[in-house]
Order: sequence, then C-alpha cells, then structure tokens
Amino acid sequence: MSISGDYEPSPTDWVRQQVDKIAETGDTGSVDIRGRAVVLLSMIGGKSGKLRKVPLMRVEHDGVYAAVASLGGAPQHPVWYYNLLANPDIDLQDGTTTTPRRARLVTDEAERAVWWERAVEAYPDYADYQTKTERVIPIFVLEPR
Ligand code: F42
Repeated sequence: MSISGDYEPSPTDWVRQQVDKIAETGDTGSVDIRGRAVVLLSMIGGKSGKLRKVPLMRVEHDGVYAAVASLGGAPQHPVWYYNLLANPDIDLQDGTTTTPRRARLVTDEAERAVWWERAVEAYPDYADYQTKTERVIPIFVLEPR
C-alpha cells in the first residue's frame, strides 16, 4: 500500500521548492544538488502522523538504497531520522519510478562502512559533513517491502 496522509510541506524554502519541482515534473531527475542525483522519500511523521516528503541524495546499490542522515554535518539528527524509526514503511521515488520500501537503521559497523563508502562515492560532500559533527552520521538501508 502506498504511503498517504495529510501532506505537510517542509518548512525549509529550498527543500520545499525541490519537492514541488519533483511533483510538477513527476521526475526526481528534474532536481539535483551540485550535479548529483536526488531521490524522494514519502514518510509518516512520528508525532504528527502527517505525510512528509524528504528529498535525499541518491545512494543505490543492486536495487537497495541508502538514506544518509547527514543534515549538512549539523550536531543533531534530522527530524526524519526519528520518523523512520517510528514509521519505517515508506515510498521511495527514483526518477519516475516509486517503490514501497522499509527503512532499516544500519547498526553493524562493517555493513555501515560499506554503505558509507557508497554514500561518499555518490555525494563526496558527505565526507566533509562527517568531519563537522561528533555524531556518527546514521545510515538507513531502504529495502523492498
Ligand atoms: N538531508 C540529509 O540529511 N541528507 C541528504 O542526503 C539530503 C539531501 C538532500 C537533497 C535535496 C534536498 O532538497 C534536500 C536534501 N536534504 C538532505 C535535506 C532534507 O530533505 C531535510 O530537509 C533535512 O534533512 C532536514 O530534515 P528534518 O526532518 O530535520 O526537517 C526539518 C527542517 C523539518 O521539516 N522539520 C519539521 C518542522 O516543522 O520543524 C518537522 C518535520 C517532522 O517530520 N515532524 C515530525 C512529525 O511527526 O511530523 C516529528 C516532530 C518532532 O518533534 O519529533
């Protein structure tokens, strides 16, 4: 079943504009960050129960995706990190294709190291973000459900 609910747009202007562009075009390929590809997660807010749409960098391997909770190297986790823990069933749009996914926080260090390498390959700035924060930047894998 696809994720639906009362849609609450991001309070951050540039993020909301990217989400609007994806909705208008039906294609995540219509936006990018520094020339790198973006995907769109639809999730349910852990407290509000509202539909949240969160664009993230596209990190993919063999049909599995990763969600990197970098928040630009901020000291705190993005709010969506807690949403995914509370409500792991999401929809993921890549290009014009949307698939149902389940988010799993990667806790195994070796598994995280493999995904971190893939993440930095997809978006090299993640390496810089990790140096700015004492957090170990969390990674979820987004597996088909
Ligand atoms: N963020 C990343 O962390 N990693 C990325 O790879 C990434 C890529 C990216 C690409 C394109 C783009 O446009 C944005 C990108 N972002 C990336 C930014 C990302 O989309 C998020 O905007 C960012 O991570 C911040 O997420 P956030 O969940 O902290 O958003 C804040 C600003 C926000 O929306 N807060 C809401 C608010 O009103 O303050 C709350 C949203 C929410 O989910 N509330 C919950 C609920 O239940 O509805 C719970 C509220 C609570 O108190 O717990």
